[in-house]
Amino acid sequence: MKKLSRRSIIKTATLAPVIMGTGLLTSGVVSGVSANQKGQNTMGKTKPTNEALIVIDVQNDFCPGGSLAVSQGDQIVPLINDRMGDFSTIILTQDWHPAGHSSFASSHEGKAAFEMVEMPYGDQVLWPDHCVQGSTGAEFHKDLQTDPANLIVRKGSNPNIDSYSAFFENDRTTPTGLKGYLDSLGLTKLSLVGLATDYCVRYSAVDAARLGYEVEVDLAACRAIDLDGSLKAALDEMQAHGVRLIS
Ligand code: VGL
Ligand code: ZN
Repeated sequence: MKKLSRRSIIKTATLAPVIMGTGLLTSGVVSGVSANQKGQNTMGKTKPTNEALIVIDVQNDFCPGGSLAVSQGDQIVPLINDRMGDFSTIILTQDWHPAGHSSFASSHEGKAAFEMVEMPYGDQVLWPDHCVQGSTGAEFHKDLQTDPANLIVRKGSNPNIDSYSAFFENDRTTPTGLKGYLDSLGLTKLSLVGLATDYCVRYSAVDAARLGYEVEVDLAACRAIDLDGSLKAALDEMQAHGVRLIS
């Protein structure tokens, strides 16, 4: 069997589109993609064409030194890079907020980070300013391989709604377009890794399961914020929705 070299993997990724922002105007706007190429991974194993690796928010602000640092967030990067070799379709998500986003504590007079507020769409944790569009904090961790990505989904661009999930904003109804991408390519089995286990990975995994995909979360390649028991709640909720937790 012919080995697929790193060089040819990178070459197939040069067509990667970016879904800019979220919401009705941009949902489903994906073109020029050949994510379903039948390939082999670096071990010479055939890569299933119905499986995608979804790498959630491996960005500087969620890594040590960032404004919303997740403990050991950077330690998962080599594991994720390794896992990329097993998939013919790789999707990265990027938390991508405008300055002054409504999820930032700094946008709420008298409120501190990690306090809760009531939003029209439900409870919202207030976060330190993070992943502001175009900032260094919003960039992917420098060691994360981004060239193999077929698609980058940016989320959280609506100033009034947070968006933890790769599929929907936190109103749980406004789509990001990711479902249209996956379905149009026949991708049915999703493997999720990234940051943070108890927020964006959790919401993405639960939404994916609800949408009918077969979902696994590789906990070895995830790290959690763990705010007031949020990690346990996340693991319980993912399991209740049939998400396979592996590590
Ligand atoms: C995230 C909090 C706020 C995450 C994003 O990626 O888990 N958490 N924005
Ligand atoms: Zn965010």
